[in-house]
Amino acid sequence: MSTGYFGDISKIPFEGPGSTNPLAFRFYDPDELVLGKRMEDHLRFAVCYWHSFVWPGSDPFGGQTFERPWYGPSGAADTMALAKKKADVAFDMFAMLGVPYFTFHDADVRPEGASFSESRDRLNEIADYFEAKMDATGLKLLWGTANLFSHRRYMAGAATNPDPDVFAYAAATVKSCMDVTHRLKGQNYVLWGGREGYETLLNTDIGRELDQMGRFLSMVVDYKHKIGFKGSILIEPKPQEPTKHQYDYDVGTIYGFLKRYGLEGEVKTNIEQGHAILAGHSFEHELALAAALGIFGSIDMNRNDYQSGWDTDQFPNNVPEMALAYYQVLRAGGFTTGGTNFDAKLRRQSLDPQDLLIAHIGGMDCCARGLKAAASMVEEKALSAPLAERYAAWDKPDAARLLDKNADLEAIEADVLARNLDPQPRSGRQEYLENVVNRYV
Ligand code: XLS
Ligand code: NI
Ligand code: NI
Repeated sequence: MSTGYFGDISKIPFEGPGSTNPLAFRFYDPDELVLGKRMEDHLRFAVCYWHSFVWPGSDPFGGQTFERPWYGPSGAADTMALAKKKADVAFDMFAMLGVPYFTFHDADVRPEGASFSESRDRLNEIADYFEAKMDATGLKLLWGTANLFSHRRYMAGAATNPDPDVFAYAAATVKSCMDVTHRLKGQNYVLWGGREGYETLLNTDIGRELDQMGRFLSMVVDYKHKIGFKGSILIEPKPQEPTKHQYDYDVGTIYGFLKRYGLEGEVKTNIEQGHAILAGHSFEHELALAAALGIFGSIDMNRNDYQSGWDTDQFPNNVPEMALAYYQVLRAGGFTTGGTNFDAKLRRQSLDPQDLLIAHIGGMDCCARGLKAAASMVEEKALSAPLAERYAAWDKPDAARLLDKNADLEAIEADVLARNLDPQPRSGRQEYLENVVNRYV
């Protein structure tokens, strides 16, 4: 029962690299085995609701460019009937793409009610609607989340708001979103601190706000256990935008925060490529660091324009970048509850329904190519063998003793003197390794 919104198109086929059909996959073949595992199970693609079905094509200089049949006079799906019409088209697209997962915020899927309880009831009603569609199609929920940043009540933050009533409203909202995520068997629950940050220190008490955020997150973790939610709680780092300074700046900052509030065994990260770049890192840096700290969870696979300097949320189209990213994902052992979420939006001139399909097809193909290149590098130990060799001296017992709890500076000094040490530098072989990577991409 397709809505017909995308015209006369059914499921997007896999046609192989030689195909020139824009509505076919050339690299993403869900059943192809990569390192002994189906590609679909490696990549675990999800489409986000908000950019594809809610965002109207606006930018700071102009309003809506898209005219979707589920928009009411206000430019949003502002009745429950329109929200359901939107859901019908969304589920059409998920099925055409053959993605296993989707993601949403409460505000994406239901119009805001006149009161907290009306908003919550509407969310529950849409969740019923989703549940039936999910049962019918087998589509699953990668994660749910609460939009604690668009409504004006959140302009000074949610958990970090100077007004305790806003903290309470946000906490109650997160509870309702966790309930729905749990009911729909979500694999994760995400918190992106949309306005948890500040515009000026002149009106901000950082220490107090961080304590509020720590308590808020602790309650989220407690509630997860209380309701028996087995998924992961994930924080999504971002350094700035919308606020001048966001508290969840990057992976390293989040780790420090989790440590301080004793939550490091409970919460992981959802890392977005564009946010990594905004923070002055590479995507692979954030992935590698999260894995090293034991907080790697999931990814938002959308890039930024390297010139714009803001969060442009574009579909991925750079295979070498994807290869390095999935290399880190594979090194981390692959996804467990996480996946590859396209938190990506069209450019505002891409008006046609087919543009939505084509953008996702291209993004999925780009990830598939990156994954395959990464898998070949893993299989042939292209980078892991030189890496092991670089650190090989640390495997010797003498070296291991240096890091022993009983080691101290005096004993080490005595040893340096006794062995008359004069360490000789060795090449880091960066250009060699860059050339190796180039063979795979
Ligand atoms: C915004 C974030 C947002 C989160 C979900 O920059 O990427 O879309 O992924 O709240
Ligand atoms: Ni995101
Ligand atoms: Ni973003």
